[in-house]
Amino acid sequence: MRVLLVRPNLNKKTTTVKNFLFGEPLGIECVSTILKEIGHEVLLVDLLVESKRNFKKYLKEFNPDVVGFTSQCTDIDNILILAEDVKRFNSNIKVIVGGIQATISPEAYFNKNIDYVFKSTTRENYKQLMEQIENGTNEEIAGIYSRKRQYQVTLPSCQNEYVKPDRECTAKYRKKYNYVGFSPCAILQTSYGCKNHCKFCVRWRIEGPKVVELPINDVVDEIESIQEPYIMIIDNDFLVNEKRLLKFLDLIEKRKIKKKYIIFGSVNNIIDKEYIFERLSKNGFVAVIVGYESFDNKQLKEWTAKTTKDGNVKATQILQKNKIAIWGSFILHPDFSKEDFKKLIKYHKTLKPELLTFSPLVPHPLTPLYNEFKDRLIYDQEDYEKWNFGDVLIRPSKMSLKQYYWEVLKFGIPINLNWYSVKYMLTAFPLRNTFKMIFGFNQSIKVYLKNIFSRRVK
Ligand code: B12
Ligand code: SF4
Repeated sequence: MRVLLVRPNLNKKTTTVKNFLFGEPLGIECVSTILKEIGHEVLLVDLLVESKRNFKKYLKEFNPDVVGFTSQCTDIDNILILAEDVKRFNSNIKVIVGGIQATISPEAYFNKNIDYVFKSTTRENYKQLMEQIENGTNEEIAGIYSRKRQYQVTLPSCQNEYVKPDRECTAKYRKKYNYVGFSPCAILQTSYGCKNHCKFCVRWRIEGPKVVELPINDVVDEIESIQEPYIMIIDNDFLVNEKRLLKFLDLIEKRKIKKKYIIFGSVNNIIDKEYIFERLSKNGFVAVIVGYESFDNKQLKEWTAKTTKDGNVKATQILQKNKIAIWGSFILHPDFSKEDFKKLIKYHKTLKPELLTFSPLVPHPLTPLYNEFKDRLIYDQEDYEKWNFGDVLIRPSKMSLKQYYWEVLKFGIPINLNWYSVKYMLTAFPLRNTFKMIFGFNQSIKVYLKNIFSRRVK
């Protein structure tokens, strides 16, 4: 069968990171591998790169039997529109949705134009579904909600299976993919799950409470096959397993692999493995993304039980001493007073990370924070696109919502446009990418200004 896999176009209404982060659609690349393994023909269309207008052209030219969409929380409205386009073009085409948002809330896609929703994806359940579509049968398959079965499920769901992504199917888009200022940049997963269980985090809830590692030899083989000079490793904490990290370094040194890497790492692992950073730096590790989260030890203890205010400073120094950039992040608490925003700016000046991002606290329904804050929610759980880690979701307690957005806006300026961050961007990234990022920051300012001046925000 012919399967058209689609990453939907950007939802322009939402607060988005597209100007800073624009990674390849790893999820549907994995799906492409599964489909090709069982003999289907695949075309991948990335509507984040090309115009949405081309979608109908692809439908006509490729004439698919199945269309599959990958989804994040910001994509729901657009997927429903595209699914309607598919059914109008040919009502016999089967429409499938998968991806993070389908895993988190499959019910968002229970819609007359969507035939199947994947809560979890494995080789086995996909193969069964394709056979069912070919044979016109209708038995229940684990992990999949079917419209014909009124989206009722009785079988327990399964975990997503790791599948090596098919990077060939994104060949024509690959030059466009970047991560922060680094481009072209590929995305790689070498492990999934996290054992830290931070109170605010959805990642370990999506991927599982334990770390599952892929064999390091396979990881290095995959790195060797990647064309791009930059690789963003999306594992929740690439520094977790010392033995594996050392093996990784041995292999890339032995095979003389010259790439630049960006990873996620935790403060504690940076401090515990300080000796390794000189070697990581020599082997192309250019940036570590670190959750600083807060300036307050009590808060850190409640959220992570792992780091401290001074630990954040120490981790920053270790990376900077080894010429590895630190891209930190803070969480903005809804109980912040104006004084707290000032304290955070002051703390940022002590840390001086190369880059810093921030997001308002998100009491995601998958986390215990949801029950804690559900009475203060500004949006409903079903306003899915608002759960994008950019919008303020919890009503502030020390000021009005408009004032809070104003404080966020004032906070963003010294955090993003300070001399050490601008100097870093100008030296580390091509000039065009630095401008793009500054433009992206201005776009976020626009969203915050809209919230400040909107009559609907009280
Ligand atoms: C890399 C990444 C990105 C990349 C690429 C994302 C992409 N796939 O297009 C970029 C930088 C573009 C990105 C952007 C955003 N991201 Co992001 N991102 C991640 C990250 C770090 C890894 C995701 C990933 O690639 N996982 C590995 C792949 C293999 O898993 P997967 O996509 O789930 O795919 C599997 C299944 O779901 C399934 N599948 C996927 N697609 C399909 C399609 C079909 C038809 C089928 C059957 C199956 C299927 O098959 C795969 C194999 O099992 C996660 C954190 C995490 N660890 O999950 C955050 C994360 C997913 N992002 C998040 C957010 C909020 C965003 C943004 C909305 C931020 C913003 N405000 O702009 C934007 C959305 C923009 C957009 N429209 O894509 C949240 C998700 C919240 C949510 N409910 O959606 C996460 C969880 C981070 C967090 N805050 O904790 N992101
Ligand atoms: S915030 Fe990072 S360390 Fe904490 S649970 Fe999530 S992925 Fe793990």
